[in-house]
Amino acid sequence: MTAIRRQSAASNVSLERRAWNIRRKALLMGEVQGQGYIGQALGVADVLAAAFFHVLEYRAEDPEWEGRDRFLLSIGHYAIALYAALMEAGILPEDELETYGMDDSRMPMSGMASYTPGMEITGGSLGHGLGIAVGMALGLKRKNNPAFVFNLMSDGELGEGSTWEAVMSGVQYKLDNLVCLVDFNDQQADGKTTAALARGREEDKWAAFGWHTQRVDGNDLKAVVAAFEAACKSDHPGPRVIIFDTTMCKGIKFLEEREITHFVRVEADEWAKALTVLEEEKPQ
Ligand SMILES: Cc1ncc(C[n+]2csc(CCOP(=O)(O)OP(=O)(O)O)c2C)c(N)n1
Ligand SMILES: [Mg+2]
Repeated sequence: MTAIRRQSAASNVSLERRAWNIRRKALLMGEVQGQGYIGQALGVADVLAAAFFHVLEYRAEDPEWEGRDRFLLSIGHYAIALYAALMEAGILPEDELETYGMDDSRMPMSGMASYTPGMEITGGSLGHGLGIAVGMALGLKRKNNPAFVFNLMSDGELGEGSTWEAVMSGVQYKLDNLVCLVDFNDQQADGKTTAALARGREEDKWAAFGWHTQRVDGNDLKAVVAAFEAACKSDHPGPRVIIFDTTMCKGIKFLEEREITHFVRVEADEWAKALTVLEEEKPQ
């Protein structure tokens, strides 16, 4: 098993700085439109930094390279977060940042595979990403392609029955090249995820189905990296899941302390304020 990467070793930019850069780019895009799923982007930035700069194998200049690890965004509404990561990774040019969400932009507000280099699937109809990831992982195995498939999904998607069909299929086909990443921000469209359905401990469910299961603080970069390493290097004969507990709006205190909802409102004058707050926390 090797999905822990190689190409970022040449970079001397810290993962903390990568995560900060991703947060900054997402805020800049939000400012362009005066809106965006910024709470989600700020929350998941550490996971994306670890994925794109410590784990995934890809060629920025050739996003469709056959040997790349596939990173699927099941949650189309998180597109702003992935665009920021793709820009930081050099897959999308930074000068397109100002086109975010505009007509003819390659960065529509919801992720569209046919529009954007590095956007592997058109997500957004929630509960479908993991099923697609299962199919991709199976296909790669059958072609003897050693690439991994990473599927980023949300806690809201854990309430979709199709997710659990895919969970069973992943085990059935012994997909040890599939890593599911769950952004557990305890928020979905109509309130707290943990209040929405009878839930129990999420990690126990995945483990009971036969997945290699971890649950970590998704805003603790060291823990995130360790979890990716454990998932990719394990010799468990089936799929892996990492449940990341994240804080919406992470990194911008005045937003973190605001009443958190699925769509965190940021007033017109607050984008600049948020960027100033972020600037004060700039890591090396
Ligand atoms: C099948 C489907 N049902 C409903 C929606 C509408 N919807 C868009 S985002 C969302 C919230 C889902 O929960 P989660 O992704 O955890 O929300 P967040 O953490 O972003 O608040 C919903 C219900 C959808 N996109 N797809
Ligand atoms: Mg959520």
